[in-house]
Amino acid sequence: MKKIFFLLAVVSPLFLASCGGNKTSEETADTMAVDNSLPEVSAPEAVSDTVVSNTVELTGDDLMKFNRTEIRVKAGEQVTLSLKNIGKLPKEAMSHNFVLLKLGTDTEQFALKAAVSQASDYIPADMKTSILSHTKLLGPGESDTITFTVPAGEYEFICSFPGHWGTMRGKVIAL
Ligand SMILES: [Cu+2]
Repeated sequence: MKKIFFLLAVVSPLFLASCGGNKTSEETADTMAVDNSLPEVSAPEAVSDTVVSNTVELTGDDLMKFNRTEIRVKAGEQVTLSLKNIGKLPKEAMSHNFVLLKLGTDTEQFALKAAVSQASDYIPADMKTSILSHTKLLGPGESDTITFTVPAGEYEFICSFPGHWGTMRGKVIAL
């Protein structure tokens, strides 16, 4: 069944694009997103939180959600993490980043300071030492890839754009 949905999702935009009249391709894509609202198709690729992998593909969306809240990696080995903002809202209104915090960091205090650090893309200058690694601040369609290595432990990550950390937060669990 899933295969059929996938085929429909892949084939029908092509079909529509070829007979879409004066619609721009972006409008067509929007229409398809609404028409094909089956969860099997529209959800970002589902990655089980229990998978241990040092290659991580993270997305952030216009609903202020990451696609994952638990990321399991092998401790002491380099992790390659990419974040893509899959939303469409303007950068000023809805940007995302991934900020991995050191153990013992007060996440709330960090997030509050970050929220008033617009000039440095919401990375607070006086709390840089609390950061293990972070991506750039990403507008719609933008992505960034970072690498980091962490010892065993459970590390908090957030999006530090103002107001996002309440829903855009999770844990990197290094095993
Ligand atoms: Cu965000």
